[in-house]
Amino acid sequence: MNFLETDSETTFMEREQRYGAHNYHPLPVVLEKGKGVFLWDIKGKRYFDFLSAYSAVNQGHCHPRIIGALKTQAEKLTLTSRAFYNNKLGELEAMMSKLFGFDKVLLMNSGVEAVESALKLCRKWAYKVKGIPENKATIIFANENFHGRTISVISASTDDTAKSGFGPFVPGFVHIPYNDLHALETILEADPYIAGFIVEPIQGEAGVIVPDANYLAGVSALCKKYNVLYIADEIQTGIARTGNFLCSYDITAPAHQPDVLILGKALSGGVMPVSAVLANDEVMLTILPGEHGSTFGGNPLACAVALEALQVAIDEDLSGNAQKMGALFRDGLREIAAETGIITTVRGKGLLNAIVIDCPETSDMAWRLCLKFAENGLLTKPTHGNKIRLAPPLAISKEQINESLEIIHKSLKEYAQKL
Ligand code: IF1
Repeated sequence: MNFLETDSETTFMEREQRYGAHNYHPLPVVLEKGKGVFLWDIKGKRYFDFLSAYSAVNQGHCHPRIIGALKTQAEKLTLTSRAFYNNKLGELEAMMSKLFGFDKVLLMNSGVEAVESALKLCRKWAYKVKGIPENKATIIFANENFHGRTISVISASTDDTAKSGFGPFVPGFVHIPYNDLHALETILEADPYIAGFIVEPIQGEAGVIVPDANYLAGVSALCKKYNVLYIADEIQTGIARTGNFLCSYDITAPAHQPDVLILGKALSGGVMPVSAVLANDEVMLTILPGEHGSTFGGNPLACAVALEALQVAIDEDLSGNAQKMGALFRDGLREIAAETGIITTVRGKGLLNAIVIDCPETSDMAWRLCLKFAENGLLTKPTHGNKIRLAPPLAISKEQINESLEIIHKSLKEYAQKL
């Protein structure tokens, strides 16, 4: 079967519908090309990308330096397995160890694989170091968390859509409300078998929920006080997305540093799956040779790409730009909200933002607004019904922010006129 490049949009969509799993409900846009903050569909229409593949494309689509690193390495050596050493893994591990301030780095592939690895490390540490009886370790999760889609991780989900119908579930997980230090201390006081608390610095899927300014410092202090691992899932908030290089602590002055840091998505600039768990020796060395692994984890191609993706984020001061452009963007959104009355809330940090639409979570208004944004040249998608995530690649300029605000404003007015 030859798939003609000139196939119509409908053909491309029908083909995915016919031959692909129906685990997503994509916007009716067929994309063909990406560069920087822009995407183009097969008809050559240009869009601002305001999803960034859920914050995986922080450095911008097809960044020339990252693609260059990919091409160069791809022609030399892509995969050795960890049965042997290679000349790229140690270079990336050393760079990340120094950049983020941890003794050791464990390279994996998808984000949820790194989350699973962090949960395994937490349990191993609980039994071998903290001295919790075997199979009694409990790990705390926040309500409305999102850490990925494997059976263990959805076992800890409080979102029925992500969880129902996939049982039986993995035991050993408990929940507390997000952004609630009293709830955390209460459970830490009550349960001596708590091994760790895994938390997103900002809850992305829940609709960009930003906690109180003192929350993460409080989590760090309480976990230290009760000898429990503070595990920060920065798969979505990391690599400059929220206006600092990381959201959970300042890498230049590591106060409140988590015991375990999880990265993914933009660790590769959205070029290929690369994820990582960082921890100090007391935690990382609880796993011995043969006790954990992955065919592609730490492969030379992924390491070459991640080295360049991290360097690009540093060299281009993407966190500084995200901080400035994010503030400008939220100010503009608040002006639009005041004028149009369709947006009830504007929230976010850096260039991880969301607007809450004045409609019930069950309404399709946010979806129809995203269709209108697409019509006017801006791509994003709703999350949890009435929230629309707005997260462009981090090198976006002031002019592009203003042009995007005009598209959002125009779309809301056009939508309101049709009501
Ligand atoms: C989907 C959003 C969801 C994540 C955090 C781990 C993972 C993710 C904080 C797992 C992945 C993606 C998955 C994608 C949609 C998107 C997402 F919040 F970013 F929008 F789902 F919540 N920790 N987030 O955000 O990483 O295994 O996907 O590499 O599953 O629909 P992964």
